[in-house]
Amino acid sequence: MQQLGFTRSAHCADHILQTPDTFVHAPLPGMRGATAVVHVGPARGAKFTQYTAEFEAGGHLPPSEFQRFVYVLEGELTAGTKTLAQGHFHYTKLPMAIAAKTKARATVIEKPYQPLPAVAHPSEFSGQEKACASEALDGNPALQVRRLIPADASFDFAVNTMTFQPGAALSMVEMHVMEHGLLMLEGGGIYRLGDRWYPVTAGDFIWMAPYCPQWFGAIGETPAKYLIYKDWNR
Ligand code: UGY
Ligand code: MN
Repeated sequence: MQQLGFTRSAHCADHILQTPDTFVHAPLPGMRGATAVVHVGPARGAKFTQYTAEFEAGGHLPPSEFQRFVYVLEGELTAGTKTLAQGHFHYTKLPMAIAAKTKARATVIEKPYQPLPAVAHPSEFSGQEKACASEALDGNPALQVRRLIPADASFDFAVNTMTFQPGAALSMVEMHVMEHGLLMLEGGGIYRLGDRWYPVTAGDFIWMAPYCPQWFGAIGETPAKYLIYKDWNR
C-alpha cells in the first residue's frame, strides 16, 4: 500500500521507535543465506547491538567477537549442539556460529563484556521462555515478568519478557540509568517515551537511552508482551 511518506517510526534524542514498514535488510559480514535488520548499536550511541536475523533454511550467522544472546522468534536454529525452537534462547561469551535448520527469525543481542574484579565470567546456557519462572511485577498479577538470564553478578545484562493483561500498565513512569532494547512480541498498547506517547504493536522495536522517561499501558483484547534488554549488575 502507498504510505505517502507516513510511518509511526520516530527518531528522537533519547529514544527510537522502529516499525516494520521502515526495516531495511542487509547482510552482516560473514552471514550466508541470512540478512539482518540492525535496530540499534554503537552507531546510535547504544552500548550494545540488537538486530533481527532472518534466515533461509541452511542460513548461517558467523561467530561474534562479543557475548551474544539469541532469542528465536520463529523456525529452528542450532547453536553448537543445541537446537533452538520458537521461544528458546541461547547465550554464550565464546565465538559460536548460529545455523538455521528451517527458515527462521531471531532477535540477537551482542555486547562487549564488562568484567567485574574477582567475579568469574559467565558460562554458556540455553533455555525456553515458557520454562522460566513468572513473577508479578510490584505485586500486580496482571503484569508478569520472566527473567531469561540467571540472577548472577557475572552477567552484565538482563533480558526479560514482560506480559501485560489488557488494561495493565507500569505502575510508574520509569527514568533510570540503564538503557533498553525492546521488541514487541504480542499485542499492543501505548508507550510513553520522553514526552511523546506512541501506539505500538507486535513487531515494533524500541530503543531507550539512559534516563529516557518510559511508561507502557496495554490496550486491546489480548495480552501485550515484550522482550526487553537492559544493562545490569554494573
Ligand atoms: O526493567 C525495566 O526497567 C522495565 N520495567 N522497563 C520497561 O518496561 N520499560
Ligand atoms: Mn525500564
